Formats: sequence, C-alpha cells, structure tokens
Amino acid sequence: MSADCIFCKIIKRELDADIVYEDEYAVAFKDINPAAPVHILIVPREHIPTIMDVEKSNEKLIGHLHLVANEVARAFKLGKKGYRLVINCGADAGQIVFHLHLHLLGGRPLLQTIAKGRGV
Ligand code: DGP
Repeated sequence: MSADCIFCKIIKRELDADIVYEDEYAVAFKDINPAAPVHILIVPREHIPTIMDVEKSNEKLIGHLHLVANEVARAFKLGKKGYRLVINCGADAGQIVFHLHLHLLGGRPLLQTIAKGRGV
C-alpha cells in the first residue's frame, strides 16, 4: 500500500468508488471519467506503480487480473460484442495514476487505434 495513492485509498475504502468486483487479489471499479459506456478499472490490491515494475513473483497476479477482466466483461454483457483492455505505462502513454490498472472499455464500437484519449 502507498499512503498517497488514490487507488490504494479506494481499495482501503478511504475514497468512494463504484466497486463492481473484488477478491483477495484484485478490485474493479468504474472509471470516474468514462471513455465508453462501460469503463472499468481492474487493479491489484498490491501497490505496483506500472506494468514495468512487475516481477517474476507477480506473474500469476497479472494473469489473474485478466481473468477478472473477463468476468467483469461477462457481468456487463460484453462477451459477445467485445471489449478492449488497455494498460498505460508511464508519462508518454498518458498514465496518470501510478498504481497498475487495466482499463476495460466497451459498450460501443471502439476506434481502430492504439491511442488512448477520448477516441479509444
Ligand atoms: P491512466 O491514464 O491509465 O493512469 O488512467 C487513470 C484512470 O483513473 C483515468 O481514466 C481516470 C481514473 N481515475 C482517476 N482518479 C480516479 C478516482 O478517484 N476514482 C475513479 N473511480 N477513477 C479515477
């Protein structure tokens, strides 16, 4: 846990968020500034700043986050039409919260772009 991390505070229930899923290793909640009708952030409980900071010991955790994403996608009925998972890493990718998270985006056709921004 990192004392001044927004996502750690959400995990510890010190900050409000619309939590849609949680288990021993991960929490998923709605993005405060959604870029699509469904925009969920899947975060590990462990404070890992970026995907570049994961270590061999985190290998199972990274797989788990993807299984959680699939479960959340199913719960939001995105299984058939599809969805996008995005991980921003560092400043050039536009990462603003330095606690590893997957963006799950869906509910509308997404542009064929690898860029983030509102056009995802
Ligand atoms: P990124 O650019 O990949 O670091 O995305 C961070 C996302 O986190 C961004 O889409 C907005 C979202 N966000 C930032 N602060 C909060 C917050 O306090 N609550 C929630 N639910 N989402 C937040």
